[in-house]
Amino acid sequence: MATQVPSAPLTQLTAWKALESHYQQVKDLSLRTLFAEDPKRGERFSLEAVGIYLDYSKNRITEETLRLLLQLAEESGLRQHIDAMFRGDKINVTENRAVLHTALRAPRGADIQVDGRNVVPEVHEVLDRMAAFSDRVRSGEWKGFTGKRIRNVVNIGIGGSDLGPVMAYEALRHYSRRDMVFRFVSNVDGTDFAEATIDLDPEETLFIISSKTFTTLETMTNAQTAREWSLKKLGDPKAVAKHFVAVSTNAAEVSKFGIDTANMFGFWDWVGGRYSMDSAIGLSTMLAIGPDNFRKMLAGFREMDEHFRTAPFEKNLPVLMGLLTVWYADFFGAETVAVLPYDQYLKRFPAYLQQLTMESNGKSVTLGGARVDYQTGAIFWGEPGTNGQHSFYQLIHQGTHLIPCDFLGFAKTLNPLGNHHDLLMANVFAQGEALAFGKTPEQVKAEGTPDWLVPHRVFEGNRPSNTLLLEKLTPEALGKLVALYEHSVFTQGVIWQINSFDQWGVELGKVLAKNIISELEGKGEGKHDSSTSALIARYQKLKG
Ligand code: G6Q
Repeated sequence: MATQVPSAPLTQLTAWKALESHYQQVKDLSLRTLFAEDPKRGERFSLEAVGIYLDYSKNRITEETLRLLLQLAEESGLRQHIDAMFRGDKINVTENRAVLHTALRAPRGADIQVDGRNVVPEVHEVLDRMAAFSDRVRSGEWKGFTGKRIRNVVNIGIGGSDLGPVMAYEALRHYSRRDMVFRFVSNVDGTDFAEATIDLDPEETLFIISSKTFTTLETMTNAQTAREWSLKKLGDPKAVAKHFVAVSTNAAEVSKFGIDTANMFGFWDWVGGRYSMDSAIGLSTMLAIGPDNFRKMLAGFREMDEHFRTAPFEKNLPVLMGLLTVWYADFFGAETVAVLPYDQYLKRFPAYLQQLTMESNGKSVTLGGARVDYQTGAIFWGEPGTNGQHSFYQLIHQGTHLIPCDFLGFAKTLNPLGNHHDLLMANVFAQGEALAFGKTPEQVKAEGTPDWLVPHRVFEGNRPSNTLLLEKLTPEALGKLVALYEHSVFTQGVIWQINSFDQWGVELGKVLAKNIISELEGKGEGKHDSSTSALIARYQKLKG
């Protein structure tokens, strides 16, 4: 059973009410003043844990804000919710499922019970099979149907079965096999498949069909196309056994497709799609970086899990980040959060976080089914620095929206080239500084700016940011960062009293598309509104 805390709706909690009046007192405080009054603010509002330094001093908070946010966490039953999740309680109440991505990185000897069974041995059994398979492919022992070694790996999956694998591959490319090609196909748009395979030889290509359900329209369509593409050259359907493996929970559908279930890597219904990159869904990651590095990544996840589970809330990275997101969303009315990694390898990290955060917390009813009367999940977006500085940062600095930013940087680069890294890091520090402190009219005037131009050149400042600084982008570091955001999202969901682990909002479009597909294939006529009918009719006419 889900832990039934707290007893009152969010806006009735004592801490919430206190935060409402506290907000009125601090909303106009400026970071300039806060820093001027407290020369040690930068140190006091920062935290180092599990190799991550979080500077959250450039947030519009005081000691009192923090105290009240932490009290809100207590009153919301965050502690009990954390324990319930790690214990394997069925906290995903709308799907009656446990939420145990943390079990995916539990140590071999751990005991985590789901429905009276310890799931940890199964997790390690799959990891061991993945490792054995990866070693065979990477060493060339696993041969394609015509005896050639596998040089290309194409992961076919979508949503949670794609975004994690792509992000992790890009993030850990430095550690990957450079003599192998890794591609990712997700979109049902045929262009995705066509472009991903245009220069590949089927004799040397392995497809990983990644789908928890093995029924997802996009993935099954791409998988069939991949089968045809392979067999066109390889001829014999027996070739499928050498060129296709599956990652799924659905053995029946996997064998129907023609994949030997000996070549299937399983996971479980207690792993949500967007929380699955460290399950067998990470097979492409393991093939790219090798089993040892994959295990290092899992160790990073595990370290953050332990930190989240055990650290007092005031020293807890995911808790603090989660609470700050709530503070801006609900009190300042901030609608978005920008995630700005100053590392080119993390170029897909914002896209990955979009699913993690927005599919998890994009909800408008509470666990009890009542409509919320406050804002929930913020819109996450971002691009790697410094590119963003030359496009959308203008709006963050001088626009009318308040956009809290998460800056991410690493002290050591993986590609030391001249002074590139110092230039990169100078920019990340400068952006946080500029956003917080801005530039006053007096400063602008003192530079000799004519009066009429002054307002255009003023930076109001007081724009909040977190800076996360790590030593180096390693598999461990990636695991820690992903787990940090996973748990921050969970913290937010607990405060908002929503279910962060279902995704009913993606269902309706899927059902309607199915109906329209039949119509486009000439199987009957559907009933639609005048706009949709006209669009369908025009499409039919235009395509001839
Ligand atoms: C993630 C969602 C969703 C899911 C995809 C793919 O949390 O559940 O993004 O991962 O719809 O689903 P399959 O893995 O079942 O193909």
